[in-house]
Amino acid sequence: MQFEYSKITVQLEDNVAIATLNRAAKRNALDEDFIIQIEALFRQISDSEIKAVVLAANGKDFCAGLDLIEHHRQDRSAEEFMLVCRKWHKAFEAMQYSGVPVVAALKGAVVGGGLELAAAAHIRIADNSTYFALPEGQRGIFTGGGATVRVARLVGESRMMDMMLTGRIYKRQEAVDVGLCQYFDDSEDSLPKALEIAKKAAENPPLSNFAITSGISHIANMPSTDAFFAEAFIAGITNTQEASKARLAAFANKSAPKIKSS
Ligand code: 1HE
Repeated sequence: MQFEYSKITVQLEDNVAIATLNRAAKRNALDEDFIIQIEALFRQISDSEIKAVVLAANGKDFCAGLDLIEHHRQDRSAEEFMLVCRKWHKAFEAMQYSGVPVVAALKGAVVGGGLELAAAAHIRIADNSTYFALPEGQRGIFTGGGATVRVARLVGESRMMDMMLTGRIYKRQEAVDVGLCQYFDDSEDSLPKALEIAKKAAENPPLSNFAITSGISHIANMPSTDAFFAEAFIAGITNTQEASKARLAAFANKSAPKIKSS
């Protein structure tokens, strides 16, 4: 499989792809071209045999958000920037709804649009260097890459408003406690842990992972009556798949591992 992206390198470890943001000199700031490449990559992954993705970054920072220099230089009109935001939405939706689990290995700055990107991943892992912030208020701008939905869901609206109004920074265990990430890895590099988790997720049947990542994401957008209806259909398809029959048979004949805490 060929991956031809100038701003993202892709390395395969069996059926797990490590997609690495590759604009370290600019702290992986997201210009228009970068956003187009993110969308193309996740559309390609969605049509591939890849079973899980680690989203990593070159350099010391995961992503410094919107390319502020490009935005400043282009002096965009309201309409132009609205269309830029729609491209961000499409790209991050391609990632969230690809059907393939995405594990973000976070480091350094995960700020502004960088947090919007991370929020579209299904699992987020921070290390000792990682910090989360929404500096839009200080820059005199607003989020435009999905944070009002995804970050607000992760941390709640009040906390998001505080982050945007005051520039408050979260890191380490506190970032887990408020919901910005699921894991704090007390190390200098979240990548090994992210890879371990991605490989574990890749062991699940692909249809189960599709249901878990896309199904839960779609259901979150629905009123509960519709959500229950959709859940029944997802379970109807997933819980009767061939792969589930084999795994249930293994449980019935006592060859499957039990779920125990130690
Ligand atoms: C950039 C960007 C960027 C770095 N756009 N070029 N995001 C922010 O408000 C964060 C802006 N960035 C920073 O606060 C800092 O750069 C960092 C804390 C991330 C890193 O600091 P540092 O000292 O390691 O690096 P630096 O010297 O500030 O930056 C290195 C280079 O990266 C430099 O370029 P150079 O050509 O002068 O070497 C910087 O200009 C460049 N760089 N960050 C463009 N963001 C859809 S709406 C989303 C809204 C948002 O995302 S708002 C949040 C924007």
